[in-house]
Amino acid sequence: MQKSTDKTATIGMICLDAPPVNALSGDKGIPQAIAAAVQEFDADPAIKAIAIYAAGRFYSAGADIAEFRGNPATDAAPLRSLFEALDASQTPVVLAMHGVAFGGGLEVALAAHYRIAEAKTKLGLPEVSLGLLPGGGGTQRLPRLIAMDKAVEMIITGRPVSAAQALENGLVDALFDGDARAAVLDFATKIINENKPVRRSRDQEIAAFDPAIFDTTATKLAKTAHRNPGPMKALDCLREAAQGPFERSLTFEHRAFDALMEHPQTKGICHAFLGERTAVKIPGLEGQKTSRSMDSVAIIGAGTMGVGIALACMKAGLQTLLLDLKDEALERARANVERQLAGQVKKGRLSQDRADAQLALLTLSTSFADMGDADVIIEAVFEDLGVKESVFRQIDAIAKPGALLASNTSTLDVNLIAAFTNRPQDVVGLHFFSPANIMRLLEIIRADDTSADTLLASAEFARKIGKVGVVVGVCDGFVGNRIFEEYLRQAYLLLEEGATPEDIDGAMEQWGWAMGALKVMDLAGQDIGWAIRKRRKVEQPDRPYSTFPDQICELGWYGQKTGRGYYNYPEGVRGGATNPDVLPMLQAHSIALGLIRRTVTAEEVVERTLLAMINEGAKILEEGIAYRPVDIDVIYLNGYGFGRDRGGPMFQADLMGLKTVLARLEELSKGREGWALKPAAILYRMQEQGLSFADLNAGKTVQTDMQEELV
Ligand code: 3H9
Repeated sequence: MQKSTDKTATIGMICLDAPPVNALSGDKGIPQAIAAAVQEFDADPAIKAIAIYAAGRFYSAGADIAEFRGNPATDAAPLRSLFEALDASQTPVVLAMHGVAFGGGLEVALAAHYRIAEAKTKLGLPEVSLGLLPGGGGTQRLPRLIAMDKAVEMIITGRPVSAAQALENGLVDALFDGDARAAVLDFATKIINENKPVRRSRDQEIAAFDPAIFDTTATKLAKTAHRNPGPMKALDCLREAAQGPFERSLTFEHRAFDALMEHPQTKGICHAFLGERTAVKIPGLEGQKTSRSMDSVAIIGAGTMGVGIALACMKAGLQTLLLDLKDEALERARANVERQLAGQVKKGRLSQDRADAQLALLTLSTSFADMGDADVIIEAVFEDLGVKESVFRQIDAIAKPGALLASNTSTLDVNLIAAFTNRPQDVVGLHFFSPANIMRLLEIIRADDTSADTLLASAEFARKIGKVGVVVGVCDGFVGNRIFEEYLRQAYLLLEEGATPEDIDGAMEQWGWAMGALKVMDLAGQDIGWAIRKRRKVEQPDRPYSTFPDQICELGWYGQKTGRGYYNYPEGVRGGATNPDVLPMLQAHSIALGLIRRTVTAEEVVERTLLAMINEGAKILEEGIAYRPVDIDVIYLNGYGFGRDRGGPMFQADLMGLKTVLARLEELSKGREGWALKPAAILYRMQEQGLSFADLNAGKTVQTDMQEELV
């Protein structure tokens, strides 16, 4: 923060200068310094107005989320003392916003006496999207400045408003173009010249409104309140604001905010926010950039995956070439692309002009020679090493020097694929998740010879096409599918022991997964899992699978695509209906195994599947396949529908505590097929060394007995 005065020494200037986003970090003393500057200027009789503005791209992103440690008494205190200083000032305070004014940053503005905003500013209280509520007086001051229904809308949805809307609804006094410092000086001079008084938002009356808004909004929120408690609690605070007086309802808001800060789901959502920004950084390459251009893409293979990748690239404005050997495949692909774009236009998600512009970026060709100019080449052909070999040898012969050469393999060894070329340093795995134009996750697979610049280029490509790109090492299934296999194994074992598909999926969805494991298998196509299990039987005879899913496949019940799987999919039934034949099959299967079916509780389903994931995640860390626990969390949050409020499997392990995780794994590993849950060795070492997964995210390392660094 910088403090100065204007030329006439009548305006006290406070410049917020904490890049990259001017977060109001209490640890760095920012709110404290602003409060002290306000108090000093206020005490100076020569100062007639105080002007606050910010340097950099944004006015402020609000409180520093990284400092939410679940200790509200200390976490929120510095910012709250700033609001008190603003309220206490006898000198008018003018504040200028530009870029974004979010959360605590907007709350500082609400506590100032006059507010102006640059014409393109976005103003919002997005705290609910972090599982929180505006806890710096936002729920109390906003409805005193704008109509209650508008305040409810802004706070409950967390959606920002434009500067023009803010002017219209009374949130700001004026708009400006250009420099925030010059604008705030002008406005402060005007305040002095017009002898304008101190004007505290806290002293203003809430305008008359229809109180029914609270009940109607509460009814709408009831459906999602168990996933994210923030919006409903924020509504309570707004209701309280209407009761007044300010001081009492402000205390109510502070208590509600503080309680949410300690809520595990809020912690999970904040972990997800910061985690997504951490996982995209490649350790050792932070701050480095690739010099390669990334403007054109060639995709080989015009199947469902190829089309999904093409759509993602076209959306990002990249020249997109889709290659296939057969004209019919390309014709089908074009029809598919056109259908998907038209669908988006119909739903109002895309204008016709933009759809046309995206389509104009697409070229289709059967001639591989056409990919010679592409900056990025992505192979998305059949999952067979022989086919990949032939494709990569052609790519190697045609691609320009420095092109990024990627395989979309989900199971094959990227080292073997890289070896089909004379430039293994340029080869990487880019594992998209289906549908590739929708799912945000991109696993970036680093092979042994992949160069640092190829990784940087892959990360930049991911960012460009709107994906969360997480770098992982080579192993069967990489990070996501390798963990998924262990999680599925437990789901199948639970079916044998007494659960029904509805028990499994219901428990998981209720806990926070977007879709239960068995419904996912029905959606993905059971035949794919069947093929993997057949391979596993040969490769890993010591890790036997439940044979029940094979029985389902033997009947040709591959899931949604055949109308039958663990569930039935009659026309018009969304999400599947009970398949009445499954339970008798399960009963017979359990008898054949000598098992007496028992009640499997929802807690057991959640615990066992989660422990299996945590254990496999720990092994993945031990082997150095993932850099950090948070990378695993981000993969699950963005590629597998793990509930955002649950923060990811490794975050859950910390919530349970390592001691509990180990004790439960040890217990379960004594049971049926217990080998699958035998605790990973790294968990014991972490326990001995008093380390959590959060510690590993923060850069601490696990020492082996020989004191060598593992993670
Ligand atoms: C709050 O204010 C509570 C109060 O009501 C009550 C107090 C008592 N804190 O997204 P980007 C970092 S709750 C800490 O990549 P963009 C981010 O991690 C807060 N760090 O850039 C990243 O770090 P790095 C309510 C933050 O241009 C860097 O800034 N506020 C924060 O795409 C760049 O971020 C929000 O929820 C933060 N608040 O988007 C706003 N914000 O450089 C959340 C960002 O190490 N933030 N960082 O990778 C956003 O919406 C976007 O980050 C923003 C910039 C639009 C600002």
